[in-house]
Amino acid sequence: MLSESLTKTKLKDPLILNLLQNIREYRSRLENLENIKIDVNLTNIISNKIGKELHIQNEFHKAKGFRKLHIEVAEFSKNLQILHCVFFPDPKFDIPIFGMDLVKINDIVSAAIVDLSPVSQNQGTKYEKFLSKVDKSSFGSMRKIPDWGDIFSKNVFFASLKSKSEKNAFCNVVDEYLSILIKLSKETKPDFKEEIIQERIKYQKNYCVQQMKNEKTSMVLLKYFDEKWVDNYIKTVLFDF
Ligand code: BLA
Repeated sequence: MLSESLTKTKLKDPLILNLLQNIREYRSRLENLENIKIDVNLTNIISNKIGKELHIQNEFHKAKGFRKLHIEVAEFSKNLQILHCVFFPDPKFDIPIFGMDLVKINDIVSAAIVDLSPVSQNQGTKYEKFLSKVDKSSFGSMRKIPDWGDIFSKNVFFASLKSKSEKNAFCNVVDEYLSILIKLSKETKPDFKEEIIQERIKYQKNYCVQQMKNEKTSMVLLKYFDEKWVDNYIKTVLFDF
């Protein structure tokens, strides 16, 4: 049985709730949206150990054009909140990977990242022009993408968010990236050429391999779980392929 829902009870952060609501709203516009059944032990994870409290809540769906739509909301030790979202396309379709991560430590949003990442060599040329038109002028603390981040598009957005207006502006950037994603997904039809499908599979695999090099993800999880659990969680829930 699912216990209390993190987003309905404990988590009250308006920025995370706002982003979550918008992402869910865009997700609901996809055709043939269905739940994916995942081990309940990996869906809603709760610990009340003093000082090591944690609550991770996952949502998994699939839809036409998407093999896995994953949203995760997590709160660690009452001071670290994460909103993580990756929409993995079905490799038969010419759709990029939507990824976002928001990391809030106490009251500071230290990392806010969003991208539509390409899954073939030429895919970017079809949508980068739309991403580049999205207004990103109102941010004071842009951040540098780490070395493993060569999977992201040229228009990946990565910043710390200091003010209310930056938080609102980030919500708008996420909104626009999602609306571009939905538009692309509505326009595409499945491909049957094995060569292009294999290229997209290779790019998705590489996306996952590179994300796994982000030690900041595993470092957090290793404070709460053993290595075997973390390895399984990263490979099956976060970045499976
Ligand atoms: C950074 N990710 C981080 C940080 C933490 C996490 C604590 C450091 C914050 C900072 O640099 O200010 C932790 N993120 C998590 C955890 C989960 C999570 C525990 O999602 C889930 C359980 N990361 C992603 C996705 C993207 C991503 C999908 O999971 C991008 C689409 C990016 N996270 C990302 C990047 C950094 C980051 C680029 C900064 C890494 C760096 O600067 O070294």
